[in-house]
Amino acid sequence: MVDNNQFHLSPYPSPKHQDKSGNEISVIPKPQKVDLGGDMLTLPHSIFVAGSSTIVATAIASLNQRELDAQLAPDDVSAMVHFLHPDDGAMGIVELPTNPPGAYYLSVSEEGVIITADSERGWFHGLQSLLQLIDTTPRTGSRAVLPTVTITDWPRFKWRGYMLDESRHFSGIEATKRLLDTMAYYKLNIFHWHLTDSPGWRIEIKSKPKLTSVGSVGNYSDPGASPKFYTQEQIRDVVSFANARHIEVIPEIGMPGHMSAAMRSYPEFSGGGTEKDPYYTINPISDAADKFLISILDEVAELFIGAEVIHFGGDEVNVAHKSWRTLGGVQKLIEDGSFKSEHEIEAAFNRRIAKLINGLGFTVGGWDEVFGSGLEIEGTLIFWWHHDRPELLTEILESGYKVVLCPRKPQYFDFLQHETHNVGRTWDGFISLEDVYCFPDSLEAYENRPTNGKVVGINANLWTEQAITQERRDFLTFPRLLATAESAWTLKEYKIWETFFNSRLKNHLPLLETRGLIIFNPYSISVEIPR
Ligand code: TNX
Repeated sequence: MVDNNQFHLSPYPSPKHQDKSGNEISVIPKPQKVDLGGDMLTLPHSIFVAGSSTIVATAIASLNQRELDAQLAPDDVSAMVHFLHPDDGAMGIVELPTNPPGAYYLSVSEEGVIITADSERGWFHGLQSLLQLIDTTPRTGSRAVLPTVTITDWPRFKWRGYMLDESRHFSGIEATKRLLDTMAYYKLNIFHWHLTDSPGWRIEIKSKPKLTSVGSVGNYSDPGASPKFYTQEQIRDVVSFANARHIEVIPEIGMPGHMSAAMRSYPEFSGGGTEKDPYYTINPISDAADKFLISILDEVAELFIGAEVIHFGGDEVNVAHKSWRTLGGVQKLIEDGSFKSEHEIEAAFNRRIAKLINGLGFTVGGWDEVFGSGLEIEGTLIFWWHHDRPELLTEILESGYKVVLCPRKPQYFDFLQHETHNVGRTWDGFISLEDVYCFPDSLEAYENRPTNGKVVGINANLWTEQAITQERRDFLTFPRLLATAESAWTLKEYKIWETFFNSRLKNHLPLLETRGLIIFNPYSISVEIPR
């Protein structure tokens, strides 16, 4: 809920809708084309809205959340906020790019607001820009005011994502919905949900009840912590909440490594691990273990409506290769020449699982270790995370795979954001807001090679080993996620760090706080981050 008086209550400077040169509004991500009219529109007490029923309902609900009186426009009354299709008339002359999807045209004139798009997604994006104009412009009494402006806007990347690790520490429904709602406000459209890993299994699988009765117990800080997981009903609820906000939820069910929680629950399928983590992998050469995974993936495929991708992890498996050597059957397969090494066994496992996921109608996602396993180029999406191996990114792109860019530096939000911070992940430096903002244009391996449109976009990843409380998770995420949103949306030629930092972002910090988020204030650096 946005409070009229928020700007008086908050320690931040009062909002500006223009910078010194007179051409800045506080919309994040920065729209590609902005043309300020120089006047102001004061919305009437009753705001009539017209257009297609879904977007109109969403618009009315979001305006009313802001304590405005929005209503469906009666037939004989002209609407103050109008959602139009390019075919509907004058606005049809506006050429909107269609790929990636989600372009919109927003006009605020003294007569009212028009949002033109050829899809619900485009209207939704236009609505978020309108809401941001309302939220960052001081009101006249109870009436919303906004600058007159025309905006022509479309996304740079199709994939604008955030990954949340729920295994190491669990966030839960309320925090996840708040996150999704905030993501939508900043036009992020992919929620990559890391639901399984060694400390805990967080998704109910009806045919394998021990995954949650046993596997959801514990977290990274405390192996005995009370069970935490999402029921299937809750998963469906989160997915539909996200879909209503044009966010796709991508489940990650990690295998064959990072599986200790699952293998503690069903040790008969374990492939062993390390001395410290003996249940780290699933047996990669067992038909029974494959069947176990098939039943899990069947249920996952049913739950994630609207998802194009199922991510199967595939990272950091080689630490367990030594233990695979002692598995019954592996020696024989190597001796009879079926496989030359454990590495080949891993690749064969990856190919089987990828085929299975493709067969369920999904693109298969995997961390960059799966490159080289011989997965189908067309049905695969590779997540490049080894920032220290830019040549690997080049190789992946040259092989023709589609890629999501999420190098540890600067895309891992478990890194602290300031050199004075001292709680949490305290090794290997820190990642500043500016580092995040300047990505991916700061990346030589991306900039200087032909990518043939294979880079679908970027992810920011929050691993939660050190992000123990919700306060700390929010603090690590915000406002860096706003920098990610702008990097993923705004074309390189229109990105300007100085105006993002010196002008627009300032007006958004109080809005994040109004949402109940505990955030890092980069204008007034405190020494500690929340425990
Ligand atoms: C590497 S990135 C991991 C995660 C850890 C993270 C900690 C990747 C695919 N694996 O399992 O949580 O580093 O920064």
